[in-house]
Amino acid sequence: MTTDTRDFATWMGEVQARMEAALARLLPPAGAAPARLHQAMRYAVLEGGKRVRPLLAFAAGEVTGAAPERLEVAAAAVELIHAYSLVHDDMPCMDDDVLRRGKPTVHVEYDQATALLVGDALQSLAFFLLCEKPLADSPAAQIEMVRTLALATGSRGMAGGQAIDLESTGKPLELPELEFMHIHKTGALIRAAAVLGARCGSPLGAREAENLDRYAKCVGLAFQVVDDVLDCEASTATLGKTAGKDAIQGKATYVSAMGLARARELAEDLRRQAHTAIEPFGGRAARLAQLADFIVLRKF
Ligand code: GRG
Repeated sequence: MTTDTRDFATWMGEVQARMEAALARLLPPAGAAPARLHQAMRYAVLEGGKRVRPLLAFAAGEVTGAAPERLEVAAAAVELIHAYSLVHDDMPCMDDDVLRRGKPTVHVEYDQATALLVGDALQSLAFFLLCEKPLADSPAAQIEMVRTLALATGSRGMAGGQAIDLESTGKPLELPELEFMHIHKTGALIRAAAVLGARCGSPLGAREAENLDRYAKCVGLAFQVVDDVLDCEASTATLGKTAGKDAIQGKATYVSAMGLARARELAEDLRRQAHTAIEPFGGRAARLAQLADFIVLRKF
Protein backbone atom coordinates (compact mmCIF):
# COMPACT_ATOMS: atom_id res chain seq x y z
CA MET A 1 0.00 0.00 0.00
CA THR A 2 1.12 3.56 -0.64
CA THR A 3 1.62 5.74 2.43
CA ASP A 4 1.34 8.89 0.31
CA THR A 5 -1.70 10.75 1.63
CA ARG A 6 -1.49 13.83 -0.60
CA ASP A 7 -4.60 14.33 -2.74
CA PHE A 8 -4.19 14.07 -6.50
CA ALA A 9 -4.22 17.83 -7.16
CA THR A 10 -1.47 18.40 -4.59
CA TRP A 11 0.64 15.54 -5.94
CA MET A 12 0.17 16.77 -9.51
CA GLY A 13 1.12 20.34 -8.57
CA GLU A 14 4.24 19.12 -6.80
CA VAL A 15 5.38 16.95 -9.72
CA GLN A 16 4.69 19.79 -12.17
CA ALA A 17 6.70 22.25 -10.05
CA ARG A 18 9.52 19.73 -9.66
CA MET A 19 9.56 19.18 -13.44
CA GLU A 20 9.61 22.90 -14.17
CA ALA A 21 12.69 23.27 -11.96
CA ALA A 22 14.34 20.17 -13.45
CA LEU A 23 13.72 21.25 -17.04
CA ALA A 24 14.99 24.78 -16.30
CA ARG A 25 18.18 23.22 -14.89
CA LEU A 26 18.68 20.61 -17.60
CA LEU A 27 18.12 22.94 -20.59
CA PRO A 28 21.12 24.99 -21.74
CA PRO A 29 21.26 28.42 -20.04
CA ALA A 30 19.64 31.24 -22.03
CA GLY A 31 22.88 33.24 -22.02
CA ALA A 32 25.11 30.42 -23.35
CA ALA A 33 26.09 30.59 -27.02
CA PRO A 34 24.26 30.19 -29.35
CA ALA A 35 21.99 32.30 -27.14
CA ARG A 36 19.10 32.74 -29.55
CA LEU A 37 18.74 28.99 -30.07
CA HIS A 38 19.00 28.29 -26.34
CA GLN A 39 16.44 31.00 -25.56
CA ALA A 40 14.07 29.51 -28.14
CA MET A 41 14.55 26.01 -26.66
CA ARG A 42 13.63 27.34 -23.23
CA TYR A 43 10.68 29.23 -24.70
CA ALA A 44 9.40 26.00 -26.25
CA VAL A 45 9.69 23.91 -23.09
CA LEU A 46 9.26 26.08 -20.00
CA GLU A 47 6.18 27.65 -18.46
CA GLY A 48 3.48 25.72 -20.19
CA GLY A 49 1.84 22.41 -20.74
CA LYS A 50 0.11 19.97 -18.46
CA ARG A 51 3.22 17.76 -18.18
CA VAL A 52 1.05 14.67 -18.65
CA ARG A 53 3.98 12.51 -19.77
CA PRO A 54 6.18 13.40 -16.76
CA LEU A 55 3.19 12.78 -14.48
CA LEU A 56 2.85 9.34 -16.02
CA ALA A 57 6.54 8.63 -15.52
CA PHE A 58 6.31 9.64 -11.86
CA ALA A 59 3.10 7.62 -11.34
CA ALA A 60 4.69 4.52 -12.93
CA GLY A 61 7.78 5.13 -10.81
CA GLU A 62 5.61 4.77 -7.70
CA VAL A 63 4.87 1.20 -8.76
CA THR A 64 8.57 0.32 -8.79
CA GLY A 65 9.76 2.53 -5.92
CA ALA A 66 11.85 4.78 -8.21
CA ALA A 67 13.83 7.70 -6.80
CA PRO A 68 12.49 11.15 -7.78
CA GLU A 69 16.03 12.26 -8.76
CA ARG A 70 16.05 9.58 -11.46
CA LEU A 71 12.43 10.09 -12.44
CA GLU A 72 12.81 13.79 -13.12
CA VAL A 73 15.61 13.15 -15.62
CA ALA A 74 13.79 10.34 -17.43
CA ALA A 75 10.58 12.39 -17.43
CA ALA A 76 12.47 15.43 -18.75
CA ALA A 77 13.79 13.36 -21.65
CA VAL A 78 10.24 12.39 -22.64
CA GLU A 79 8.94 15.93 -22.18
CA LEU A 80 11.73 17.32 -24.40
CA ILE A 81 10.72 14.92 -27.16
CA HIS A 82 7.10 16.01 -26.71
CA ALA A 83 8.07 19.71 -26.86
CA TYR A 84 10.12 19.10 -30.02
CA SER A 85 7.13 17.39 -31.64
CA LEU A 86 4.87 20.34 -30.85
CA VAL A 87 7.38 22.87 -32.23
CA HIS A 88 7.73 20.97 -35.51
CA ASP A 89 4.03 20.13 -35.72
CA ASP A 90 3.12 23.84 -35.48
CA MET A 91 5.37 24.83 -38.40
CA PRO A 92 3.84 25.93 -41.72
CA CYS A 93 4.99 22.71 -43.44
CA MET A 94 2.91 20.67 -41.00
CA ASP A 95 -0.08 21.90 -39.00
CA ASP A 96 0.72 25.60 -39.48
CA ASP A 97 -0.46 27.04 -36.19
CA VAL A 98 0.28 30.30 -34.44
CA LEU A 99 -0.77 29.51 -30.88
CA ARG A 100 0.56 26.89 -28.49
CA ARG A 101 0.28 26.76 -24.70
CA GLY A 102 -1.38 30.17 -24.82
CA LYS A 103 1.55 31.91 -26.51
CA PRO A 104 2.84 32.40 -30.08
CA THR A 105 4.36 29.25 -31.57
CA VAL A 106 8.15 29.08 -31.80
CA HIS A 107 8.37 29.84 -35.54
CA VAL A 108 6.14 32.90 -35.00
CA GLU A 109 8.04 34.20 -31.96
CA TYR A 110 11.45 33.42 -33.54
CA ASP A 111 11.54 32.16 -37.15
CA GLN A 112 11.15 28.89 -39.06
CA ALA A 113 14.83 27.99 -39.20
CA THR A 114 15.14 28.49 -35.44
CA ALA A 115 12.01 26.38 -34.82
CA LEU A 116 13.50 23.57 -36.89
CA LEU A 117 16.76 23.72 -34.92
CA VAL A 118 14.91 23.92 -31.60
CA GLY A 119 13.17 20.62 -32.39
CA ASP A 120 16.42 18.99 -33.49
CA ALA A 121 18.32 20.18 -30.44
CA LEU A 122 15.58 19.19 -27.99
CA GLN A 123 15.57 15.69 -29.43
CA SER A 124 19.36 15.35 -29.05
CA LEU A 125 19.23 16.73 -25.52
CA ALA A 126 16.61 14.14 -24.57
CA PHE A 127 18.89 11.26 -25.53
CA PHE A 128 21.92 12.94 -23.94
CA LEU A 129 20.02 13.11 -20.63
CA LEU A 130 19.11 9.43 -20.81
CA CYS A 131 22.80 8.54 -21.14
CA GLU A 132 24.46 11.05 -18.87
CA LYS A 133 23.84 9.60 -15.38
CA PRO A 134 22.73 6.26 -13.95
CA LEU A 135 18.92 6.11 -14.13
CA ALA A 136 18.27 2.39 -13.91
CA ASP A 137 19.55 -0.48 -11.80
CA SER A 138 21.89 -1.76 -14.50
CA PRO A 139 23.52 -0.39 -17.68
CA ALA A 140 21.48 -2.93 -19.68
CA ALA A 141 18.23 -1.60 -18.20
CA GLN A 142 19.30 1.95 -19.01
CA ILE A 143 20.14 1.05 -22.62
CA GLU A 144 16.66 -0.44 -22.78
CA MET A 145 15.29 2.97 -21.74
CA VAL A 146 17.19 4.65 -24.59
CA ARG A 147 15.89 2.00 -26.99
CA THR A 148 12.31 2.45 -25.78
CA LEU A 149 12.40 6.21 -26.27
CA ALA A 150 14.12 5.94 -29.65
CA LEU A 151 11.50 3.50 -30.94
CA ALA A 152 8.63 5.59 -29.58
CA THR A 153 9.98 8.75 -31.21
CA GLY A 154 10.97 7.54 -34.67
CA SER A 155 9.29 6.28 -37.81
CA ARG A 156 7.81 3.29 -35.97
CA GLY A 157 6.39 5.61 -33.36
CA MET A 158 5.54 9.31 -33.19
CA ALA A 159 7.19 10.47 -36.43
CA GLY A 160 5.54 7.58 -38.29
CA GLY A 161 2.16 8.48 -36.85
CA GLN A 162 2.69 12.08 -37.89
CA ALA A 163 3.52 10.93 -41.43
CA ILE A 164 0.25 8.99 -41.61
CA ASP A 165 -1.60 12.02 -40.26
CA LEU A 166 -0.15 14.29 -42.95
CA GLU A 167 -0.89 11.77 -45.72
CA SER A 168 -4.46 11.25 -44.59
CA THR A 169 -5.55 14.86 -44.16
CA GLY A 170 -8.72 15.43 -46.17
CA LYS A 171 -9.38 11.69 -46.50
CA PRO A 172 -11.81 9.77 -44.29
CA LEU A 173 -10.09 7.04 -42.27
CA GLU A 174 -11.71 3.83 -41.07
CA LEU A 175 -11.54 3.31 -37.30
CA PRO A 176 -8.71 0.72 -37.39
CA GLU A 177 -6.59 3.10 -39.51
CA LEU A 178 -7.37 5.97 -37.18
CA GLU A 179 -6.39 3.87 -34.21
CA PHE A 180 -3.15 2.79 -35.91
CA MET A 181 -2.28 6.44 -36.56
CA HIS A 182 -2.91 7.56 -32.99
CA ILE A 183 -1.26 4.58 -31.33
CA HIS A 184 1.86 5.81 -33.11
CA LYS A 185 1.48 9.59 -33.19
CA THR A 186 0.41 10.20 -29.59
CA GLY A 187 0.25 6.81 -27.88
CA ALA A 188 3.84 5.70 -28.40
CA LEU A 189 5.38 8.55 -26.40
CA ILE A 190 2.79 8.23 -23.65
CA ARG A 191 3.58 4.53 -23.37
CA ALA A 192 7.29 5.31 -23.31
CA ALA A 193 6.75 7.77 -20.44
CA ALA A 194 5.22 5.04 -18.27
CA VAL A 195 7.85 2.44 -19.24
CA LEU A 196 10.76 4.80 -18.58
CA GLY A 197 9.32 5.87 -15.24
CA ALA A 198 8.93 2.27 -14.13
CA ARG A 199 12.45 1.41 -15.26
CA CYS A 200 13.90 4.00 -12.90
CA GLY A 201 12.97 1.67 -10.04
CA SER A 202 13.10 -2.05 -9.27
CA PRO A 203 12.61 -4.30 -12.29
CA LEU A 204 9.05 -5.48 -13.00
CA GLY A 205 8.26 -9.12 -13.75
CA ALA A 206 7.10 -9.96 -17.28
CA ARG A 207 3.41 -10.13 -16.28
CA GLU A 208 3.65 -6.83 -14.37
CA ALA A 209 5.40 -5.11 -17.28
CA GLU A 210 2.62 -6.34 -19.56
CA ASN A 211 -0.03 -4.92 -17.22
CA LEU A 212 1.68 -1.55 -17.08
CA ASP A 213 2.03 -1.51 -20.86
CA ARG A 214 -1.67 -2.36 -21.30
CA TYR A 215 -2.56 0.50 -18.97
CA ALA A 216 -0.30 2.91 -20.87
CA LYS A 217 -1.74 1.82 -24.24
CA CYS A 218 -5.30 2.49 -23.03
CA VAL A 219 -4.36 5.83 -21.52
CA GLY A 220 -2.44 6.86 -24.66
CA LEU A 221 -5.42 6.16 -26.88
CA ALA A 222 -7.87 7.72 -24.42
CA PHE A 223 -5.70 10.84 -24.38
CA GLN A 224 -6.16 11.22 -28.14
CA VAL A 225 -9.89 10.44 -28.11
CA VAL A 226 -10.36 13.14 -25.46
CA ASP A 227 -8.13 15.52 -27.45
CA ASP A 228 -10.47 15.06 -30.44
CA VAL A 229 -13.54 15.64 -28.27
CA LEU A 230 -12.03 18.78 -26.74
CA ASP A 231 -11.07 20.11 -30.17
CA CYS A 232 -14.82 20.14 -30.91
CA GLU A 233 -16.12 21.22 -27.53
CA ALA A 234 -13.61 23.48 -25.83
CA SER A 235 -12.60 27.06 -26.63
CA THR A 236 -9.24 28.32 -27.88
CA ALA A 237 -8.83 30.23 -24.59
CA THR A 238 -9.33 27.08 -22.51
CA LEU A 239 -7.06 24.91 -24.67
CA GLY A 240 -4.31 27.49 -25.22
CA LYS A 241 -4.19 26.31 -28.84
CA THR A 242 -6.49 26.89 -31.81
CA ALA A 243 -9.73 24.97 -31.20
CA GLY A 244 -11.89 23.47 -33.96
CA LYS A 245 -8.96 22.98 -36.33
CA ASP A 246 -9.54 19.29 -37.00
CA ALA A 247 -12.87 19.93 -38.72
CA ILE A 248 -11.55 22.97 -40.65
CA GLN A 249 -8.57 20.98 -41.93
CA GLY A 250 -10.67 17.93 -42.77
CA LYS A 251 -8.74 15.73 -40.33
CA ALA A 252 -10.00 12.27 -39.51
CA THR A 253 -10.74 12.18 -35.78
CA TYR A 254 -12.65 9.96 -33.39
CA VAL A 255 -15.44 12.52 -33.49
CA SER A 256 -15.64 12.50 -37.29
CA ALA A 257 -15.42 8.69 -37.38
CA MET A 258 -17.93 7.81 -34.64
CA GLY A 259 -19.66 11.00 -33.48
CA LEU A 260 -19.24 12.90 -30.25
CA ALA A 261 -21.35 10.65 -27.99
CA ARG A 262 -19.61 7.43 -29.04
CA ALA A 263 -16.19 9.06 -28.82
CA ARG A 264 -16.97 10.01 -25.20
CA GLU A 265 -18.10 6.42 -24.52
CA LEU A 266 -14.89 5.07 -26.03
CA ALA A 267 -12.79 7.31 -23.77
CA GLU A 268 -14.78 6.05 -20.78
CA ASP A 269 -14.32 2.44 -21.85
CA LEU A 270 -10.56 2.95 -22.22
CA ARG A 271 -10.48 4.50 -18.74
CA ARG A 272 -12.14 1.37 -17.33
CA GLN A 273 -9.70 -0.89 -19.19
CA ALA A 274 -6.77 1.15 -17.86
CA HIS A 275 -8.03 0.70 -14.30
CA THR A 276 -8.47 -3.05 -14.81
CA ALA A 277 -4.93 -3.44 -16.16
CA ILE A 278 -3.34 -2.02 -13.00
CA GLU A 279 -5.56 -3.77 -10.44
CA PRO A 280 -2.82 -6.33 -9.64
CA PHE A 281 -0.54 -3.52 -8.41
CA GLY A 282 -2.97 -2.56 -5.64
CA GLY A 283 -2.19 0.66 -3.76
CA ARG A 284 1.14 1.15 -5.57
CA ALA A 285 -0.88 2.11 -8.67
CA ALA A 286 -3.07 4.72 -6.96
CA ARG A 287 -1.47 7.60 -8.88
CA LEU A 288 -1.74 5.74 -12.19
CA ALA A 289 -5.47 5.23 -11.56
CA GLN A 290 -5.97 8.90 -10.70
CA LEU A 291 -4.00 9.94 -13.76
CA ALA A 292 -6.20 7.83 -16.05
CA ASP A 293 -9.19 9.66 -14.56
CA PHE A 294 -7.51 13.03 -15.03
CA ILE A 295 -6.66 12.29 -18.67
CA VAL A 296 -10.18 11.20 -19.56
CA LEU A 297 -12.13 13.73 -17.47
CA ARG A 298 -9.94 16.80 -18.19
CA LYS A 299 -11.49 19.89 -19.75
CA PHE A 300 -8.30 21.31 -21.36
C1 GRG B 1 6.50 16.57 -35.69
C2 GRG B 1 7.49 14.25 -35.54
C3 GRG B 1 6.41 15.19 -35.23
C4 GRG B 1 5.36 14.73 -34.56
C5 GRG B 1 4.26 15.53 -34.10
C6 GRG B 1 2.40 14.80 -31.18
C7 GRG B 1 2.41 15.36 -32.54
C8 GRG B 1 3.23 14.62 -33.52
C9 GRG B 1 1.77 16.46 -32.90
C10 GRG B 1 0.98 17.26 -31.97
C11 GRG B 1 -0.32 17.54 -32.61
C12 GRG B 1 -1.41 17.25 -31.70
C13 GRG B 1 -2.19 18.42 -31.24
C14 GRG B 1 -1.68 16.00 -31.36
C15 GRG B 1 -2.80 15.66 -30.49
C16 GRG B 1 -2.42 15.14 -29.15
C17 GRG B 1 -1.38 15.97 -28.52
C18 GRG B 1 -0.02 15.45 -28.56
C19 GRG B 1 -1.71 17.10 -27.91
C20 GRG B 1 -0.77 17.96 -27.20
O1 GRG B 1 -0.31 17.32 -26.03
P1 GRG B 1 -0.68 17.86 -24.60
O2 GRG B 1 -2.15 18.12 -24.49
O3 GRG B 1 0.07 19.26 -24.65
O4 GRG B 1 -0.07 16.98 -23.57
P2 GRG B 1 0.69 20.13 -23.48
O5 GRG B 1 0.80 21.50 -24.07
O6 GRG B 1 -0.23 20.07 -22.28
O7 GRG B 1 2.03 19.54 -23.19
